[in-house]
Amino acid sequence: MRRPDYRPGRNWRCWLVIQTRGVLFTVRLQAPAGYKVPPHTHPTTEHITVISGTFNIGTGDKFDEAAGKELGAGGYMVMPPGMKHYAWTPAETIIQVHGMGPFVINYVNPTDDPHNAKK
Ligand SMILES: [Cu+2]
Repeated sequence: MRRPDYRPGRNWRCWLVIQTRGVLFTVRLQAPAGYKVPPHTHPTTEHITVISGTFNIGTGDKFDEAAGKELGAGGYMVMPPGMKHYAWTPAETIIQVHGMGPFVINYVNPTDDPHNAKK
């Protein structure tokens, strides 16, 4: 169980992180066009609001762009704890994620975890 990898070029560009256990956190994340978030879960409820661009989300343990749902600017979605999901961005996109901290990403396939990538 690890926290997201926010290093530049590794995962997301992150502007703000507030993640203390049991305290509301809010993060804003910017992804370039063509960015993919592999299937993963969170131990806490994830609230996703699209600030700009287009954020596509699918549920399940396999990445499948045909099964996703498109969220445009202003779009909002909730992912319950443990729900497997994935996402991708057809255009540069900024999303806001909020929930109770800490924000943890558990990848379905450990090789998708940026922490496990070769350096
Ligand atoms: Cu998620």
